[in-house]
Amino acid sequence: MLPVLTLLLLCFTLKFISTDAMPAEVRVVIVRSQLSFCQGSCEKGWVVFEDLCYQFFPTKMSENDAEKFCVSLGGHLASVHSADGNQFVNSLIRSIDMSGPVTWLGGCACEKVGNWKWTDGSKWDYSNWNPGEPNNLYNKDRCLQTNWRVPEGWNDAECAINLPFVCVKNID
Ligand SMILES: [Ca+2]
Repeated sequence: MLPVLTLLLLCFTLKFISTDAMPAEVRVVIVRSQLSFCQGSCEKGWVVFEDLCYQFFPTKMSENDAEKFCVSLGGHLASVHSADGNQFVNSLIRSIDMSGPVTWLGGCACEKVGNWKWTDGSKWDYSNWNPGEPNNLYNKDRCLQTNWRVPEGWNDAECAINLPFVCVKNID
């Protein structure tokens, strides 16, 4: 077994490696290394990614109730800011439910049509909408679900639908 100090050094180093230029397979290995070695900073049941803790909850709730539930745990519904982040969140979902169910993330156009925001207040700087989405169908689609028709693909949907969800919170 590697000494704790070595693992801590590895975790520290991984934070500063740029994986952008690496092949996808290498990136996945590095992200997995981060998951397996560096989870100590998140509470049990939560998984670390880029200094935040994430958890998938299979219990189905409306987007509003899911967000309230995440807030009760000290977080929010999950935001996504990169292709790696999207792959991570969806891998997390599949690690609990292999079918990759349609799942709420924290995107909402609640205040104004087309004005997408994350419920955790972070910047809207990435999206992975399916072709033709977001379509605000019947002027009711204001919340963001992933894994809709396309694996890891996003759709805007009616917020009242009950779905599983992913929460994010800061490392304690
Ligand atoms: Ca839609």
